[in-house]
Amino acid sequence: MNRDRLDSAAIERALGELNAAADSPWLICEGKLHKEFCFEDFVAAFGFMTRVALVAEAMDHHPEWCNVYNRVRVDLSTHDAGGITHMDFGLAARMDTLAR
Ligand code: H2B
Repeated sequence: MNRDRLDSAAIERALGELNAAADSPWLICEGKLHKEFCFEDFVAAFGFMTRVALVAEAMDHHPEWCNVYNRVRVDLSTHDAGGITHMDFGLAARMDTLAR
């Protein structure tokens, strides 16, 4: 997957495609792809994070995230590129699948 930084038109296009398949939308917040996932309880939230961690490691692409009880706040960007890339959209789509 390409790690070149996307321009704003490409981000809007990819965001539309990502959100067409999502239960709740991803947003662009402070230059990052942002979403807050809400689960039944802490175990479900942490199970999600554990599954995502294995995918992220396999992709060599890692989320910024924060967990409080049943919520996981996620911000995705590509540090090496200084912005959002297709790697972030790829990981976001995998997270949506794993959250279902
Ligand atoms: N994760 C994210 N989110 N952005 C990166 O630029 C990045 C990463 N780079 N994981 C990877 C690791 C890089 O540091 C290693 C050396 O491949």
